[in-house]
Amino acid sequence: MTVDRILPTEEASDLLGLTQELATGELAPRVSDFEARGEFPREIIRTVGRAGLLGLPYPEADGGGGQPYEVYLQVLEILAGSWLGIAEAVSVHTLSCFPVAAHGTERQRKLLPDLLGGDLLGAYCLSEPQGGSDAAALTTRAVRDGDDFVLDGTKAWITHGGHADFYNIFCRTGGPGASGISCLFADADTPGLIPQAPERTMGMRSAAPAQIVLDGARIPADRLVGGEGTGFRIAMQALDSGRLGIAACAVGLAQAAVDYAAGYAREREQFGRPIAEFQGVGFLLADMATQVSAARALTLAAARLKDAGRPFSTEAAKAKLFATDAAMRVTTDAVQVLGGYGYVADHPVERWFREAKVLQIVEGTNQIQRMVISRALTRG
Ligand code: COS
Repeated sequence: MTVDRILPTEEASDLLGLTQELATGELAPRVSDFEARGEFPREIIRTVGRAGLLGLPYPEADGGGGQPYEVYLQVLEILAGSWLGIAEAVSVHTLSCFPVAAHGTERQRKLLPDLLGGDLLGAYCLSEPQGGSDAAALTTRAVRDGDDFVLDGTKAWITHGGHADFYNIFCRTGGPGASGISCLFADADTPGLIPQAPERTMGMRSAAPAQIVLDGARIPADRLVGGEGTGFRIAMQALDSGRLGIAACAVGLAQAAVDYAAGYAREREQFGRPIAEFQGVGFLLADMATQVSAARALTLAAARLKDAGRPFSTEAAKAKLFATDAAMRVTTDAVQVLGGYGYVADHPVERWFREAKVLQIVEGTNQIQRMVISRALTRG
């Protein structure tokens, strides 16, 4: 079903049209093969970058696309409807550009045209093997030695790990807790920055994360972003925006599942008529479509707050929570509508079902989102 969108400009309409062409022409025909092989689609991400989609919500003066979040998120939605791994790559790259764009020194900001230009790919390294939810407890250590910081530790679940050109590394330069954390910007070829083999994941195999071992990795001190001790705040601000990206990915995935299940239900006949005519199926589809519309509305409402320069952290958490839970329910129901055919790889719904699961986990589990929302409700 075509989604009826109200967009702020004609330029935004053209951008979404171009994205749809790219999604239909370049992504949809390739996704199953890449997922089956578990191959990282670096060249396809370059194509997406050349189309200008890897820096959309950053100012044009910095080399970005100058688009509001409201528009950028709808681009992600369309990409996710064809290939979630590519949409996530765009979202994670956009997240990875945030520290330098928002907190970089003049010198660091000179890197922005390259970071946003579409050729480079970024990674964001916050989680560690022993903990992701309690981010303030991270243990990767950075010790000042002359003009460098020397890093030791292991970062985990790193999207683009081993493929990225640059890494934002959140590490401990001071004492315990949030105030001891800093953000360092590292080039991929830093000696001692050692990507490990990709994880063997349930879904999103073309975009499997990997651990990054830091073994005496030397990063010049002028790559410290935002000053010592400010890293946790930078990480949280980046995630506020990143969570909107994940919510949009969930909306796009769920929309694809509704469309596919509705198309199947119109064609598939049992007891002499299309199964869509049975209320049990028709009402299921109606509930699926309603959840997707609600998830989109919540996500775009949060984006509009951000675009207006208003606080949006809690609304982003609500959007991420609701949209990703909706995507899990909707893709589960899409499998049910297809019955046995939903359980086999001849149709994409079994893949979407596996992919939806990770969205409830990344960039803060949905339990963490509930924590963010409940704290905002109850703090004095
Ligand atoms: N924006 C700006 N600053 C923020 C912030 C935000 N969204 N959230 C917290 N901070 C600041 C706080 O204001 C506080 O600063 P002060 O000490 O100056 O007051 C500091 O950061 C510590 O905040 P808090 O005490 O709330 O930290 P907690 O350790 O309690 O953790 C949660 C807060 C749980 C929200 C955080 O750890 C979190 O989001 N965890 C999940 C991490 C995650 O998403 N991991 C996935 C990795 S990416 S795949």
